[in-house]
Amino acid sequence: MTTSNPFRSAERRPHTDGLFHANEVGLANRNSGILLETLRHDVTPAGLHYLLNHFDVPFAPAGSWQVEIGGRVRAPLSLSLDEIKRLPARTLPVTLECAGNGRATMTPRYQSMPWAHEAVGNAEWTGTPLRHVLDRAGLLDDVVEVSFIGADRGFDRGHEHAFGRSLRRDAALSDDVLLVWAMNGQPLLPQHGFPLRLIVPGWYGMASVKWLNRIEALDQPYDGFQQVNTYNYRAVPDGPTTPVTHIRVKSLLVPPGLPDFYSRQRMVEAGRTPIFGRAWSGAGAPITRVEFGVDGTWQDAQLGPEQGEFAWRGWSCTWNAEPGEHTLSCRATDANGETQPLEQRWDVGGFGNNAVQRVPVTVR
Ligand SMILES: Nc1nc2c(c(=O)[nH]1)N[C@H]1C(S)=C(S)[C@@H](COP(=O)(O)O)O[C@H]1N2
Ligand SMILES: [Mo]
Repeated sequence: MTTSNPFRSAERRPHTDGLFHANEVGLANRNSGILLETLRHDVTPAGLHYLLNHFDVPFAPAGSWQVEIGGRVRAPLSLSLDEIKRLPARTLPVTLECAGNGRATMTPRYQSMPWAHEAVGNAEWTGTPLRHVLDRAGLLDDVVEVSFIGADRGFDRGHEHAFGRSLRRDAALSDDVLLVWAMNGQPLLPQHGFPLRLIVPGWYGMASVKWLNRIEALDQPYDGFQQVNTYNYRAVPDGPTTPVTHIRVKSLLVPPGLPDFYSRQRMVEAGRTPIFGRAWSGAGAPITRVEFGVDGTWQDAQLGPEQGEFAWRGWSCTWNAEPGEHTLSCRATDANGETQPLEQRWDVGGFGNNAVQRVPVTVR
């Protein structure tokens, strides 16, 4: 049990093994994951998309939202949602994944949102390239980063703050970074950032700030809590940091057969069994290969059609299931030659996990 005052203590939470703390269960109840069987949908329906909210979902009455653009700009401005929607629009299919996905499989694990595999989804996001808004405000020559602040606010490790993140100037000006008002052709749901959010394709989810209400151009790196104190790879608690940025190559399979209600263990009939899954990689590197593994023996799977530079790709194969206990896996490789490790080399916070998934099944 944590006895320290959460509003004062700057201590990192302890790593633990075994049973989940009531606080981890509480976070899991608030933040839903994709149901692995729904990986079959090319586009994840909004209600099946994973969710990660650090604080409370802000109540945002429609019609009164304004975004302030300020800091090191020639002409600070405030734009309404309608004004933003009149700018040139793009729709991009983007696979989002939480940087903490897989943390629950870490031993000992960092106490935070205990994702197993399900913090991923692929939606069609509609918005205007951020650069249109930045061009209107006019970035001054000394701008090195642009920060994005959400309307949600809370405490973490004794630090009160609004959720905020930044991008380097060149990244912020990319045509792919969008100010988004629609998900799968519908207005954003409250929990996904209504009425306006950022989407940073190829990056882990934390970069895609929801309930966006302030954009600030900076002449020095942004030092907000979510930029500096978390979302950094650290081999040891107070050691050197490497920022968490792009999504590492990864794949998942839809567990075949029938589930047991409580344990989610799988029962499969012997014989030819179709296997389906998804593979993705950030930084726009296409998936070039997916292997399907049974008890450590690998075969190549067939890749489905490409769905966009930042979207996952389907893959499939047939498994000749023989009676007994088996462990199924999949392993993706991208055009950069990156491939998934069999065992994760964990950092302190449990970020960037892309170790191969293991699905135990019983074949009868
Ligand atoms: N304002 C705000 N934006 C946020 C967050 C948040 O808590 N507050 N969570 C981030 C994280 S960690 C992730 S993984 C994604 C999740 O987006 P989704 O809930 O729409 O799937 O939103 C990001 N944007
Ligand atoms: Mo996340």
